[in-house]
This record gives sequence, structure tokens and C-alpha cells, in this order.
Amino acid sequence: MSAPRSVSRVLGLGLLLCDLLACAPTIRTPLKQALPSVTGDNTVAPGPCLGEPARIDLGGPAVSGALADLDGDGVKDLALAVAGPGGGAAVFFLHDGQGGLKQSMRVPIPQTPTAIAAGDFNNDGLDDLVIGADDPPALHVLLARGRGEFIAGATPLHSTPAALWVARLDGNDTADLLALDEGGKAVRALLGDGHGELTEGKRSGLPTAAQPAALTLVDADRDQILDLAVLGDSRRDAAITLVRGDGRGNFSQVLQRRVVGSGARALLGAPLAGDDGHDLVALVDGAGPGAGSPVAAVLVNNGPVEYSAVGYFVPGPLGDATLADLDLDGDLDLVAAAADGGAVHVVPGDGRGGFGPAQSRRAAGLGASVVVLDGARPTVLSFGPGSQQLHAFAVTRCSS
Ligand SMILES: [Ca+2]
Ligand SMILES: [Ca+2]
Ligand SMILES: [Ca+2]
Ligand SMILES: [Ca+2]
Repeated sequence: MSAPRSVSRVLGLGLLLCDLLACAPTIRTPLKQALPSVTGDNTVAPGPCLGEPARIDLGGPAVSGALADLDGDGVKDLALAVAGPGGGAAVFFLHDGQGGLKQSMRVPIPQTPTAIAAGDFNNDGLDDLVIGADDPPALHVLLARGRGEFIAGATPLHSTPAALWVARLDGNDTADLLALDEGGKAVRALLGDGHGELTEGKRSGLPTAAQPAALTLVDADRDQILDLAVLGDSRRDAAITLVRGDGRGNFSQVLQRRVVGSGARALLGAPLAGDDGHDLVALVDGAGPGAGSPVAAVLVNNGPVEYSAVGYFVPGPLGDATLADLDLDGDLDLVAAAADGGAVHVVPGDGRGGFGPAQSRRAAGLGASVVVLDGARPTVLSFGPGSQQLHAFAVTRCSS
């Protein structure tokens, strides 16, 4: 069922360098923590703080972002899928590894983009990009040629992807894609051949409809095959449902369903507790129906489909979140965007699945998505469909 490449053209992209955006840190007294952690190690201090953001106009809302080394210098950069009238664009921002970010290319997409992801789909060591698009459903593939040049092609799809994840799904050594159907009721694998071609597989229905931020890939049963973890709402519960992958790109048998609170927001997978276990962090609006404060439920994986859970209060309802080591102490920290676009919160991790007190950087007009550019000075980037700007935050030491 291999869909043919319908477009193949060389974009021949020289880098158009625009003005340099220095992410100069502004060190300020951190805001008082809104809520204490219920449990965990509150001696994790001082945590990382964020400076005032630099703002970059995008000319439209960014629907999705991906980290990739776009210019081949070994440092991850940012590619945003930006919607606009009559189509959209992939907009590239180059990172110097020290917190400096500059806009380079704007690659037009003749359709409305819905999702973007990065991976090496032709096994040449260079990061490539895939961009999901609507009307009609399609996948645009940008294969890197080095020095910031890409070859663009496109493949029709059966359904518009609401989100894309790059992973090895079918047991061989090539990068594959997982696409979440628009509406969140099913996923499809797009299996890579290692030469840049991706073939759409069968539809796997999900037991609970998933928002893009509330689905992640983990090996929950530790059989070396990735499974799905989906955070969803049913009746009054927010629950994580684990669905087994069969190693051919299909997902069916439910392994476990675990209630983690009420009001599903986002689900993250990461080795939080320092081993190779696939731990999970679920962000929900409350510990239970009608139960007040938003919670980060940490599920530490102890063995095949075995999790121990602990909950932490977080400062306000959250949009998307990510895990990154912001203060370079070797432990992953939680970075979360406020659902209302009014703040980015940083919650320092202790490397054992525990979190310390949150620090918040408030700013107006932020997006609900966050990613972190690693480097000697990590940079937190906020964007989203509700904002026409990219906000870049330098990481600082908290002053107390
Ligand atoms: Ca780079
Ligand atoms: Ca490549
Ligand atoms: Ca598995
Ligand atoms: Ca850390």
C-alpha cells in the first residue's frame, strides 16, 4: 500500500539569515512558589529559573514544533510548522548552543500544516523533517542534504495527522513515524524503508480519544517493543491506558488502565528515576473529581507493566510540558506551559522521580507548547496555536 511520491523538487535553500535574537538573561528575584509539593524532596534547591523572554513574530500561529540539527553543526535547532492564509510554512531557527537563536529559512507548504517531527529517515546521519498537512491529508518530507539544504517530497495520507512521533516501531533499524488521526480516535504507523520513503500502515483504534499532548510511546511491558500510553478522560476520571505494540506498527491489546485524577492535560514518557525504565508523568487538573489543585502524577516503572505512583501539586492548569535538564545537574526537570498562555513553570527533578518547588515565569501571550534546546545554556521555547509569537527564555540560576 505504498503511496507514491507526488511531489519531488529541490528547494535549493541557501540560508537567509535574519536578525540575530540574543536571548540575554535577565536575572530577577523568582516569584513565590504558588503551591508547595505534597510529597517529594523539597530540599532540591536552588532550582533553575527563567529570564524575561525574547519575542519573535512568526506571521501566524505555530501549530507544532520539532528539534533537529537543521544546519549540520551538531547542535539541535528548532523547526516550527506555522499556519497562514493559503497554506503555511516550516520556519527554521538556528541555535548556537549558547542560548542564541536566529531565524533562517521559511519553507512554504502549499497546505495547512498540522504537525511536524524530525528524524533521520534515510540513514545518512542528517536530521530530516516530516510535516503533516490537511486538505487533502498529506505528509511532506524534507530530506536533508547537509549545509541547510533539503529535498522536498509529499505523500498522500488517509487521514490528517494531528500529531507525529518518530520511533522505531517494526523491529528493524530504520526510523518510523506514528501519526495520531485528527480527532484522536486512532493512530497509524508510517513505516520507514531507510531510504526516505514512508509507507502508511493499518489504522489502530484507541480505547480512549487522545489529544496530541496526551499520547506517548513507552515500552510498558519491557519486551523491547514500543507500546502506547494514552491519557484520556472517561466519565469523571482521567486515566492512563497502556496499549501493547505488536512490533509491526499495530497497537491493540490493552495492558493496563490506571486512574490518575480528573481532567486530562498532558502525558510525558522519560527515564525519570535514572534507570532504563519507561516512567510516565501525567498532568491533570485535579487529584479526583472536584478535587482542587492541578497535579503532576509521576508513575515510576518498576518492571513489566508495574508502576508506583506519587502526585505533586503544580501551579495552575497546564497545557503541554516537556522534561529536560535545565540546570545541568544531571536530573531531568519538568518544564510546563500554563494552559491559559500566561506562564511557563519549571519544576526541578531530583533524579529519583521526585520534584522540588516550582518556579514560574509569567508573561502575556505565550503558547501552550514548550520545548527545550539543550546546550551549555539551555533555552526554553514557548509557542502554540493560540499565539503568533515564539518566546525564548534563557535559563538562569534562581537568586534565592
Ligand atoms: Ca544546528
Ligand atoms: Ca537523513
Ligand atoms: Ca512493549
Ligand atoms: Ca536538573
